[in-house]
Amino acid sequence: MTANPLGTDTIAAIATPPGRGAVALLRVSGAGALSILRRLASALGDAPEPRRQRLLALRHPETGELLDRALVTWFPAPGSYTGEETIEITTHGGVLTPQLVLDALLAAGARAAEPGEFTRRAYLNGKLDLLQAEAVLDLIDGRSRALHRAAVHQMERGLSRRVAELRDAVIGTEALIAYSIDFPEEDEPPVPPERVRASASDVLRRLDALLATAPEGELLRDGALTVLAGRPNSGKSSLFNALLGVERAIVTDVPGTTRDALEVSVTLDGYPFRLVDTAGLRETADRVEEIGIEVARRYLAAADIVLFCVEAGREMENDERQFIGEIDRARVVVVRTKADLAGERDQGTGDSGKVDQDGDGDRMRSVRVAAAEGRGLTELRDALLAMAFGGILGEPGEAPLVTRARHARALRAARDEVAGFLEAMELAIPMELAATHLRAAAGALEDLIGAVSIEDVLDRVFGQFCVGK
Ligand SMILES: Nc1nc2c(ncn2[C@@H]2O[C@H](COP(=O)(O)OP(=O)(O)O)[C@@H](O)[C@H]2O)c(=O)[nH]1
Ligand SMILES: [Mg+2]
Repeated sequence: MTANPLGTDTIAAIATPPGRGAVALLRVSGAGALSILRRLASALGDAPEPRRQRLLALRHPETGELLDRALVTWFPAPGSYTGEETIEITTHGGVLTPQLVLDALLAAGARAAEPGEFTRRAYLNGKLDLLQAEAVLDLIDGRSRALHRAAVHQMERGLSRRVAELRDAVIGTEALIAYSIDFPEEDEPPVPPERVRASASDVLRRLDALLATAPEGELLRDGALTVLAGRPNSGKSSLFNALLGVERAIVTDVPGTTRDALEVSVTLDGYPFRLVDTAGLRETADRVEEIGIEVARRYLAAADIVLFCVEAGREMENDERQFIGEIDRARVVVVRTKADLAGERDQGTGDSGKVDQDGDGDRMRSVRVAAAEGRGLTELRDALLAMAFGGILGEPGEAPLVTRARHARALRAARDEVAGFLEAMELAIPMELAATHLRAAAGALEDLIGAVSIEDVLDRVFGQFCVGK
């Protein structure tokens, strides 16, 4: 166990959210935890039993006032979340009791913990790697089942293992070269260049496969920004409500009712979306509505998906086509709304919900819905899921996902270095020089996992080679 580079001061915090509740949990971590607790709980004695809950009266160390009778557990180092000596105190809940106990702990010599400081110590003490520490955050903050699944598996080191394997593979490639560099006098290089190339190409392919989950994995945190657009009265607010399943937006038949943007987070099938209803796009003399339209344009610029609403059975006008044509980043679903009205007019009645995937089906789809009757909503929901999360929908729960920009940046850096290495090989640049790319790639992957000693990996990888083979 490495020493805590932050020093051994003892930190304390209330771990549960403030407010009314049955119980609250306080944590104290650091070498002084037990002696600080002893100042509140004289009955503790000299040698309490580790990891065994005890009911103890807690008193303020200076006034002696009884604050609560609480369940207290002592975790000796290193067998705790932080790796340090830790005390967990379960008090009665509510606003006051936990705060009074915390004040007493501070009066007894603890320091109030900074946000994330327990997990930071856990990381510094080698209890968690960086990816796991990030997963802790996602477990706490996650609002969708999909992010929860990804976080649980990241917590179980799923992503860490995958990144470590890739790092090992890079180091394995380095080892092949090291052998050629170390024995230059041999006529035949003992490791043929094709083998080195194949090894690096394999790493590159695997890095790309992991990176391919990045755009959608990152959307799991914030949700896919899905913006309703279209003429006033085209049925946007009705569709918004139908997708939410509740009457959130004001629906009227006066064009221009939705004067601002209305954003709601919603999960569809466990995947997160940020659904935005906007003011209709049109020229207007009304200043308030104009602002709403500006808001709409700003949302549209950031959108992942645009739901462009056009009444079923109505030809799209030029300005509408032009509008769709100008959307470059987002994917577009042309939603043919009010299909119940158009049903008799043009298409028969049976096909609302039909999804057209003409041409570039990934970027542009068309779905017929009748929000009033709830028809076509399932198909629209499936289209949204496929467009926003299609690449990771079919993945088994344990497949590692890249869920943060930090991960994607590091993987891309590693990927570019491996590609750089292959390029250097093509250019017949001396292996010693080319190999610096591999060193950089391994470094990027190590940074991603955080604070890992590479000695063990070096031993493992080089241990597989025997000289002369
Ligand atoms: N028959 C029918 N009317 C609808 C449907 N969806 C919306 N409408 C009506 O169309 C009008 C405009 O709808 P709204 O959702 O406010 O459109 P927005 O201006 O684009 O937000 C309202 O009178 C709605 O009742 C539908 O599926 N069927
Ligand atoms: Mg509206």
